[in-house]
Amino acid sequence: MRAALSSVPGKQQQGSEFLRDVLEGLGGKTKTLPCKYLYDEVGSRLFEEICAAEDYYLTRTETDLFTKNLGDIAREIGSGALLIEPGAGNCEKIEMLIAELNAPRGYYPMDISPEILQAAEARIKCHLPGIQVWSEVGDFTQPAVWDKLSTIPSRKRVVFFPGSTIGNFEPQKSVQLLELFAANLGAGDGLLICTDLVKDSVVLERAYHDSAHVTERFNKNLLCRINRELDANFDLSLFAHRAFYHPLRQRVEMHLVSLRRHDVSIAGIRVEFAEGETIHTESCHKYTINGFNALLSKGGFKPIRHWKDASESYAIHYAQAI
Ligand code: AVI
Repeated sequence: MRAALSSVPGKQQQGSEFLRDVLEGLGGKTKTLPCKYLYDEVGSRLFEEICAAEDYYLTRTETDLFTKNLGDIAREIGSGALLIEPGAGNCEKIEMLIAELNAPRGYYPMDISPEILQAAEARIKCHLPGIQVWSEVGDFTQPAVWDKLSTIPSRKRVVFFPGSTIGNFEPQKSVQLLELFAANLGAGDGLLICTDLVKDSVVLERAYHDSAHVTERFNKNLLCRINRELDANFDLSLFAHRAFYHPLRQRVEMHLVSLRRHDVSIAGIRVEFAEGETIHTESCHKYTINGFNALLSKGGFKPIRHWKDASESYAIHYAQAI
């Protein structure tokens, strides 16, 4: 699984945007930070560790599900497809999928990090030498990053969005993202997308509060990053990692809780923390099949079918653009 919400790139403009977002997020009545900032170099490495952690069932469940249903998924996609991947990952799954497809047209990965894209392209070219690759550097939530697609003729386009990444978008933003996908597809084109499903809160909370404390390090790295990049003085020992399931919102929320009243300075600006006050750092939405089908419909897709694991923990959905 990958960190599709990466924020690795180009320094100066990025720095001021980061400062603006941090001050805005911490200046409100309830403190929040955009989750994309969790994924700097250290954060992305920690995320890879999370994916391998025993308590984080999502990655291995998704991999098993893909492996078991690959032939079926490839048949559903059909022949001559151009695979589009917003937020290219380590390519393991797209590689399996492309290898299984009948006469694939090619691969269009997008990512904010040129290094990730180069690695993805090199890997596909090495393992699947006949496959044409058009890679695009940029934030896939921005329409311009999709523009080059219109110059590539293909019988069918299929957006591939694994990793339960849709779950990190707020409901309204996730509809907007689906609409962006749909706007770049023609009627009958496909979307292959994965979601983590609603389940026992104990299992969910353990996944985000793992016994090896990797998620805690991942969450707290955000404060280290702000210290490092924005001349701040967060004391990590004054914050605790907290992750809990909110049943009404159907999401696990990740927070950093201030253990006592204190002040922090960020680029010379003082931010006050009360005892028990939290910074909301990430939301991970969980879905029922019906709930996700409704979301797909709102975003311009017709749900076609889905695949679930035996314990109904995770799902791969195939939908068609209307
Ligand atoms: C990237 N994303 C799908 C992960 C998730 O499960 O929502 C991010 C994550 N945050 C903490 N653990 C994993």
